[in-house]
Amino acid sequence: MTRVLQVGALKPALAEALASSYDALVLPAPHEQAAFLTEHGPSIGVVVTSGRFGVDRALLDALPELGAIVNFGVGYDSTDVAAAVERGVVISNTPDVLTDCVADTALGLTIDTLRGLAAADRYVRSGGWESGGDYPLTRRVTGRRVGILGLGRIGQAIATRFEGFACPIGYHSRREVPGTSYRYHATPRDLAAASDILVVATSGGPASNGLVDRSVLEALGTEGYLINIARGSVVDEDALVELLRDGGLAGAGLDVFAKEPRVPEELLALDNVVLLPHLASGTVETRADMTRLTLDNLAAWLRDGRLLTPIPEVRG
Ligand code: 8YV
Repeated sequence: MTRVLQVGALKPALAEALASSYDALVLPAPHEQAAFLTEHGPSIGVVVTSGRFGVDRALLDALPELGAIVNFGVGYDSTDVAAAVERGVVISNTPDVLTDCVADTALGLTIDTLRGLAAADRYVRSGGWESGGDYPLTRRVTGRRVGILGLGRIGQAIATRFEGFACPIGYHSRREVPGTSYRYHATPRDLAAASDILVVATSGGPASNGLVDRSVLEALGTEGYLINIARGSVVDEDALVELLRDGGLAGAGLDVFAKEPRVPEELLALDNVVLLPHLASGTVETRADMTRLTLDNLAAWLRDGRLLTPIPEVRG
């Protein structure tokens, strides 16, 4: 019988469904994994995991009968896709259902970063308003030049929202996107140089690792803001922290970090950054939709060997 293996601590609703409907096994803590995989590895036909955990090459080696990896989340950079493809293992993710909430978060984060809403809230709560008077002036959002790095589904949804703020929009993607009126820039650096606000919306993984390096951040400049709702791995975090601290950038709004849930200590002391705990898709409605799509992919795979939303790398 094909068994289902849960890899990582998934959201309660998903983990409960896997246990009750599929009698899924759960990959134990690292020190117990060798014995567990020797006993159960050959019976596992499908893994359910999330962007936070994923399946690496060593785990793939221990699962010789694995046919599919069903990933909760649109990002699957924690899975070794090349190793899975080599073995003919297919992968699904949960695109589309989270696009709006992630784009909403990008806008909220941008407004908060430029207007200092969370910092001003802290000012009121700490009694600063009564003792120190008016809050310092902040920066205008409307009309700012916005650069979108990665004009995929989420990038497009973010751009559409910024249109409502009369922002001129440019973008960089691996390829020029046909049919868009937004201005294409050939490199991330060119895009940053032409933007006041650079929004990182590209997918994670080997192709985008370190794409926003020091030179890109420097091109964004002392009046520039970085917003990241994608993956921490896309940005050189050390350079980012240094530039934010030394005035090389005006500010940053970050929902993602290089080593989550660890946030660089130095950022905690800065008021020109807004720090969120990777919550962009975290609404009741979207998480329910992501859970449903994950379970629908699993059911489709087990029923007829077909995934509903396979990732581009494994589409036939
Ligand atoms: C999820 C995300 O919270 O979809 C993604 O890629 O980053 C988030 O929506 C995360 O993947 C769950 O672990």
